[in-house]
Amino acid sequence: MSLPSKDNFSEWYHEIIQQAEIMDIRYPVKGLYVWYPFGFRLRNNVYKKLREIMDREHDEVYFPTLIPETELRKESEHIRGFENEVYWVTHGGNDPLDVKLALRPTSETAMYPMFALWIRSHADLPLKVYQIVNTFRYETKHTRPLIRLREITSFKEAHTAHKSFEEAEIQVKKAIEYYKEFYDFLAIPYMVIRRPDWDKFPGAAYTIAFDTIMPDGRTLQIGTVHHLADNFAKTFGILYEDVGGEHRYVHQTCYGISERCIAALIGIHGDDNGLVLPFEVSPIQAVIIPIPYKGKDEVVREASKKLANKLSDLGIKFVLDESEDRPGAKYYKWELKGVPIRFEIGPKEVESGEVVVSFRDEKRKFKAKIEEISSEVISRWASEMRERMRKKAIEMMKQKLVYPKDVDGLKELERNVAVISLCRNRECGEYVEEISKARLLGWLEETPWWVEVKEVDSCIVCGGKGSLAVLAKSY
Ligand code: P5A
Repeated sequence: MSLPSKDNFSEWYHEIIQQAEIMDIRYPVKGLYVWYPFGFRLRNNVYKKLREIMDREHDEVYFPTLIPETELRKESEHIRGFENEVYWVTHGGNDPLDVKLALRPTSETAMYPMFALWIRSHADLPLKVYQIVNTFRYETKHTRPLIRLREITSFKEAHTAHKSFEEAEIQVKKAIEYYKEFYDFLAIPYMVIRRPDWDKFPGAAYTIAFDTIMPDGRTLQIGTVHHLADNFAKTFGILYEDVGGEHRYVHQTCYGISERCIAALIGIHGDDNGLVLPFEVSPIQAVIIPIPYKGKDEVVREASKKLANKLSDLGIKFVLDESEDRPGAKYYKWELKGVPIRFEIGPKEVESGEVVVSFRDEKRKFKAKIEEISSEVISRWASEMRERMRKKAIEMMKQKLVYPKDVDGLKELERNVAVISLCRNRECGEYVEEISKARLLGWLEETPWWVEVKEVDSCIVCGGKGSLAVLAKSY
């Protein structure tokens, strides 16, 4: 079975998810999918990095999946935002429950009543926790593996509580830095965008999102950071006693990332031959392919074994492919899986103590002395590859960006992402959405170097004071 061209992104994505054995999409419930072992290994490698970052200053916790309706309904904005997306558990066996239980769509209303019990004095602050759990959202838009799920299987949610609005704001900035580090590690470019006030997380004071651009020109929100101010604290009675003995409400933040990070990894870096994965997260980091030659099979096999032992010693996850397939079929198979480094050994290489090396993201092949392959060499290869992947991704994104200077320029956005100058008034925001038939993602918090306008003009609708805003068709 061959992959469709990536130019037809939607079909390509649908196929690669299955052919590379990331997810089995045949599960008989809409919006729910099964992780294959290979996909789950990739997921675990990526989440290992996320955990490593979180563990620096958060404690890991686990809160229950079920939330009583009474708690979920307490914060009025929050429930208004999630009302239509909640799955309800109404029965235990045949008995109707006294209080309906929600399958968590996110865990604010599970955690915060407990925070009210945990937090007593200023000495209990700041509180910083995270969990990686499944959450459920009855999504009505088109569901898609890893992108729009009804069971999000890998929801990393962090929740923090602080003494003041300002301290919480410092945490927002830190969270943004953590997410930048995470996405830089995956070589996924992003825009950090402040959502319009009318499109923020339900219950938040403001929302900052990470958006990336997929190859079809649609943006994907791959993470969000919310400043909750004391909105939830007032609802759930989360108070602390300050040094002077006064009782005050805490200020909170929360921020989340889901397996959409894997969707971005696959969608942005992959090519017509399959996955292209960064070395650090690839379930298989290298493959050794012996190139047999009549009469020389034995020496080729020995040399391949020697290289295999070496890679084992270096702690690299590799496959020595001694199957009966022809080399071409082997290349095809491991390219589909995104294996970053390929080693080929034939009789010539055996004689010179060398190996032919190639990287998944480029056509070039070169020879290296087996004895010179070390941890340092491998990590240099890995970081050079990551750099090339990042550059290529940025090039792709640059090509999707357009910079309309007036409202007429918004009419034919098609598969493009528009960066415009816009004021923060809702009327102007809704007007550009209407004209462009696209979504106003919000205003750039910082301008990535690859966004080519730096100077800000006046609002393209009303002529008032503008800032750089992003309009796009989004997933
Ligand atoms: C932050 C963590 C929250 O839920 N509460 C705790 C806050 N924010 S959010 O924006 O609603 O979700 C966080 C991120 O999860 C991804 N996401 C999804 N991924 C897959 N399928 C879905 N149905 C889905 N819904 C949200 C987004 O990346 C979002 O930024």
